[in-house]
Amino acid sequence: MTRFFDDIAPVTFDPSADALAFRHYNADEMLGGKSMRDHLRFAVCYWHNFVWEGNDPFGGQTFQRPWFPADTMDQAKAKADVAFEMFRLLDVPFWCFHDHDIRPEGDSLAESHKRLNEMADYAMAKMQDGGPKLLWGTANMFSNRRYMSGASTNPDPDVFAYCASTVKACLDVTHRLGGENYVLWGGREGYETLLNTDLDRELHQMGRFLQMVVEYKHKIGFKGAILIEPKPQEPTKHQYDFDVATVYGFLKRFGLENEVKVNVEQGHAILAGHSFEHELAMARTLGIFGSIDMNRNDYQSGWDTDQFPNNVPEVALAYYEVLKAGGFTTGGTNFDAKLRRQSLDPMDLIAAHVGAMDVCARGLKAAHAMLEDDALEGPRRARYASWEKAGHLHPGKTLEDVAAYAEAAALNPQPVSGRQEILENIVNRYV
Ligand code: XUL
Ligand code: CO
Repeated sequence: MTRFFDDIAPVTFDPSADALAFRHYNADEMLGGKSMRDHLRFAVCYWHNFVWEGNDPFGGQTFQRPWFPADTMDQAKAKADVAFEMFRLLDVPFWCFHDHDIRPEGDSLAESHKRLNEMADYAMAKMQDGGPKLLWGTANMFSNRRYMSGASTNPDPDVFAYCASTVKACLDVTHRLGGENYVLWGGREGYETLLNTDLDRELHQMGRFLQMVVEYKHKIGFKGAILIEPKPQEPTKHQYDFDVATVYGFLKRFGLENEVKVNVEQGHAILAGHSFEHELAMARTLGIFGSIDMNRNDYQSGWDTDQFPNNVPEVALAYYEVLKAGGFTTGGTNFDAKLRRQSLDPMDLIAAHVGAMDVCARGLKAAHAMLEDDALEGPRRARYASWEKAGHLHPGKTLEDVAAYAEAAALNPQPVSGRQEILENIVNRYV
């Protein structure tokens, strides 16, 4: 036990409690033959909670944590003690990490790997002692200055090789910890200016890198999914994994569309000019839906604000797409969300997650009910019903065949209402 969360008791489901409690997330409650725990598959991330110091572009550290700066192995272990204590207080089934979150970087690549493995052992003991499972691991190939011009897309082939070693080590550790996925987010895979960028070469480097990762995953028998996390910009001006559709085109080009899926993040969808549900629907339609990073972006700032979710109607439409995709298999709901920098207290960390878990539970319940009642699918089917009877238009018919039909029948199609407001009213009854 650390003293960090001293006065805070494990959080339980109790809608009538005065104190901190889950009011909607009841882990064991069944929805359509599956518990809420298994539907939502919550994960807490390491980086925003235990690594980020509260800085913004104009100001430095605001949080004071006993493990800061975690630049020694002892401090990294003290940090892990607190992290696993928080996972236990929230009773989340999963956690997620970057290599850089759990170990201080060494003076050499070999020393960094050694420390990563030592910290993985430390985490493993806690996982085996009733701790959460690992939803995914990933490598931080964006913070250190060596990545300023790209990770696998760097003009310097030695950086490409350094990344190969880093991902290999992280994938090994993720595999060893029983991780259910491995994530690649390319924050530096893109360009600042086309004036100094060989776009064609960089895209080929990235494609080759991903092929190597997939090949290695099979070699070591890692059964989890490889996930790309799309984001259009920030920190790089233009990132190659812009959005789900762009990632799909990239995977097709390199023959990886059956090997790699996507981890869709709410804030990244907003930055790409989409809604969260658009990105999820696209992933489902293209057959590459994997997992979600749940958070909430500020709609005005244009920055990636990584706030905790607090908008039930929006979250309901997101889980609606997750359920339509068949629910999570290896994926889950990772809270890639951070406190506001004025929220200084340990209690703020807990309250933020409790609120977010409740928001997700409400969204899931609404989504599940809308599907059960056929509230949206019924009208959607009706809208396209004439296609079921339109045998004369089915694949195999030529443009001439179809034109001849239109001309012979002297078609003059009459528009029908799309009923958007009526459908919005229906959604409003559930949320
Ligand atoms: C950055 C982001 C990352 C990834 C993992 O915007 O979302 O934290 O989730 O590298
Ligand atoms: Co993310």
